[in-house]
Amino acid sequence: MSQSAPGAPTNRESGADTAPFDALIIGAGFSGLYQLHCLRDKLGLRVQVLEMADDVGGTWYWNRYPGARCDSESHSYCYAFSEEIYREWSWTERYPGPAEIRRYLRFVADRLDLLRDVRFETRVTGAEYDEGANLWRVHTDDGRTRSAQFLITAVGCLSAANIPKIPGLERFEGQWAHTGQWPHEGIDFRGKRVGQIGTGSTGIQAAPVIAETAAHLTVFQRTANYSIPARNGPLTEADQQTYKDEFGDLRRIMHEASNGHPFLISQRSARETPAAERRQVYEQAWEKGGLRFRATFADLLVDEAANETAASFIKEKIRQIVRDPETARKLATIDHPFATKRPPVDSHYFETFNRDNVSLVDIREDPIEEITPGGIRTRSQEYPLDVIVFATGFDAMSGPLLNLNLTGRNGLRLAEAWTAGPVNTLGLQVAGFPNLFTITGPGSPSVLCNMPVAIEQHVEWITDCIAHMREQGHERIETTPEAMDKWVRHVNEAANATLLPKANSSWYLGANVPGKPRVFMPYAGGMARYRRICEQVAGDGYTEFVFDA
Ligand code: NA7
Repeated sequence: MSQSAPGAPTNRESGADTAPFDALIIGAGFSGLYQLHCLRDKLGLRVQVLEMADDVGGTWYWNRYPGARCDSESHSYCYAFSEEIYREWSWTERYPGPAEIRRYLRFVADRLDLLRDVRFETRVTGAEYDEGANLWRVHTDDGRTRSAQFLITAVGCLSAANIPKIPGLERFEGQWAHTGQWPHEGIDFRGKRVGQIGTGSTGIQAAPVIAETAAHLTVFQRTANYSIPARNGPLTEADQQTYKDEFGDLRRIMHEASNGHPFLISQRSARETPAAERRQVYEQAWEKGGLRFRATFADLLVDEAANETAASFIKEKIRQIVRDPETARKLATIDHPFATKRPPVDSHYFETFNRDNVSLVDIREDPIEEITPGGIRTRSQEYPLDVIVFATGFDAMSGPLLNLNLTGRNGLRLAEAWTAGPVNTLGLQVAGFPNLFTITGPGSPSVLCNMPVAIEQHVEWITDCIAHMREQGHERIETTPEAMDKWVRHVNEAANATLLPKANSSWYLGANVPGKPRVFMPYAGGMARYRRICEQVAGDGYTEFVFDA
């Protein structure tokens, strides 16, 4: 996975980076780049970003699978900290694909001259806090150790691939790939028999595109899923002008909205809206497409009866679209309320099952037993395959942080601190790990929010916090176990006030990774409320944190 894209800004170690940095940042996606800009250009700190890939992009560097596309709308899936930069970039489609997002991030990186402080092809293998020196010692796969007062993780929430341990994979004679580690040269499916495992957002995007060229596509479904048509399409110059002209309003709405998207959730109740009228609202939202469907009514995520109205509308659509009744039955037998797992948006996913070269296997009814040299064998039969696509998701949120091998004070490893699941304060700091900040960590809105909005809020909070420390002459900040208990309780209360914990197999709960503790990880209390809490904590002098303890 280290193929260099043409013109990739490979920027190896110069040898001049031996003195301690003020801050080291891990990751050069949306979070890491903006954090670099804030600390270097606003606070004047000495900062370096360490990135394992050979280019910027983060999630979008790795996710290059067929059909990959962001499900936030382009004009909101970008930085909003600078109106000038916002206006300089024009998105070409309603939803951005990985290549366009990478070009955008390169544009911002060039615009702000960020790349000179990014070290590419440099993977962090571990880091420990040196209490005597009040420095983080950060080790990388080039054998070097750098140190910094602050360590900031910008590693994303969905970057640790979950490749299920199905017996026999090592003997498979065809080609296989995980969607989140997709080969840069792509996979040519022409004439191939392809098996796809997984029907989350990724699988639902990939299947229609794979089916266009494969000889045959077999989709192995464990949990049937809801999906709303994305209705992607080109943005005209007039569209681009409109969103640029509306920047101020868009930014305000994204900050007010509980999910950080450029639309507000309706105040109406689905339960109290007459059936015919409700149906019309759903029909319109289905036609409009995208995540806006979730915003049709206020009570969809808090009231089971309200949720059921949306769920049954979508299931009916599936049955109308899919011609084979048995396939339709399998696709529409969905075991969780709508949007309690991340709700996918698609381009002709259900229609794909009307193609002659596509079939669906329900692996709850007929489980996969092994991968053979020639394909996948379920309990009842073997499916001969040339390619297996693992659209099986990620060890989400905590996985990328645990993979960093972080060790805090007194040899406390993050993996030990989190044996029962991630605990922290505001999703930003873990007791025992001074001067470590985790951008969009578990316990923050992150994946329940339009990511760039959540990222900007975290980066700005961290920047203000470090600025405050400099002004006050503080060298060290750390949260306390009591503050973490309080925050974890609040995160649980916020989740339990919604239907979100009702999806048993959701990655929000860590339930997709065998052995992972079941803890509802993202903060479900809403982005706007979270922002207010963070502002209050800072405004009151960083209550929940101790300086120089
Ligand atoms: P998801 O949403 O975690 O989906 C993974 C899919 O893979 C889902 O259908 C899983 O079924 C399935 N899966 C996982 N492990 C297995 C095994 N062992 N056997 C069979 N099937 C399995 O990941 P995505 O990449 O689609 O999306 C991640 C996020 O990226 C998405 O939500 C957006 O935020 C962007 P399950 O439902 O667990 O039964």
